[in-house]
Amino acid sequence: MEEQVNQIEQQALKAISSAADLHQLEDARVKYLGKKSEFTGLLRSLGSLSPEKRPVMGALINKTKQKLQHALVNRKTVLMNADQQQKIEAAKLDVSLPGKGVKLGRLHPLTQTMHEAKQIFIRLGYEVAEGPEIELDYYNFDGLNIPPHHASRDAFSTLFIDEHLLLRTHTSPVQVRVMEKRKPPLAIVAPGRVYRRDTPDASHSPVFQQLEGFLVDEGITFGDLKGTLTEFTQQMFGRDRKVRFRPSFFPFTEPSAEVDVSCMLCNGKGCRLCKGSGWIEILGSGMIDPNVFKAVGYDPEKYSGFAFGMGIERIHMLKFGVDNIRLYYEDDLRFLEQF
Ligand code: 2U9
Repeated sequence: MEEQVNQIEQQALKAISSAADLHQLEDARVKYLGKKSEFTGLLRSLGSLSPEKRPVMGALINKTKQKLQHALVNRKTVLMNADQQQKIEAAKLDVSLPGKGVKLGRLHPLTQTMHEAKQIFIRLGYEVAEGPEIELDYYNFDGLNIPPHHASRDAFSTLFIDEHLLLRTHTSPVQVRVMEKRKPPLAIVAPGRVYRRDTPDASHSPVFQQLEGFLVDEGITFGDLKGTLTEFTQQMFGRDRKVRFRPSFFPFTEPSAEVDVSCMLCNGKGCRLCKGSGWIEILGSGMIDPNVFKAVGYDPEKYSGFAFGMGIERIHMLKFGVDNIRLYYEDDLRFLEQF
């Protein structure tokens, strides 16, 4: 019997130490120490031994049982630690991996360009003024030397609300309102949305944004206009751009000039963008018409000034090569995220 106990001990210790996981270890426990095991059978058969042998064998079996239980506990600890280690490995985070990019909000490209244009004039000493988008025909037209029923009103494709109310076609009315309230010297820029009854296409939108401005004082000349608008154009498009002033006509300025910049695509050589001319129109301007001064009660003999206007969409389109004005009003993130 002693021989049998030693044999079971050897086999059980081997099975315990070679158990690869907790399931195999449990199988070994059931096999060697369970109710139906050989070992339990031996314990039961102690009764059939002689009274002298019984305590000796009983002690041996109990000692062996304790030894095996110890071995089971130790192996269990080892396997549990390994199991836990494996779980930790599997769940390990690589903190050195780059994180998912957080999408930040941004200003609309037109807001950015408007800001940039305004800042150029603010640095030159201009103030910013704003006014209503729903205007009186007086401020949109009459005060700007565009009389009622005059053919020049047609050029502005106006959206009327009623006989005297309309959606402003330019931000010039803001400047008429400022002149009515204040006396020169004045240097003002007027940013904002304007509306025209135009059919949308790649270069027309019924709503667009303008920055207009004017400077009024004693002794302001066309030279001041040229210097100011050359500085603006070169800050906006680069110092290497050439600027030219081309005669034009507007009802509210006399003389009037359109401002061209040397083509940013072909550097003035002539291409598809500048239609072979080497020049791109970016601004309208002129010396404020004496009739505009008279309408606000300024003496045209004493004061002179220049005014200018630009479309912000056009400036952005030229700077970034955008070929369709409608993109600014479609809220497509694939377009907007590029700026
Ligand atoms: C006052 C007097 C004169 C503003 C001016 C222009 C020339 C001009 C256009 C540019 C492209 C409008 O956005 S656009 O279609 N503007 O060419 N605007 S002079 O003249 C004024 C403004 C206010 C009291």
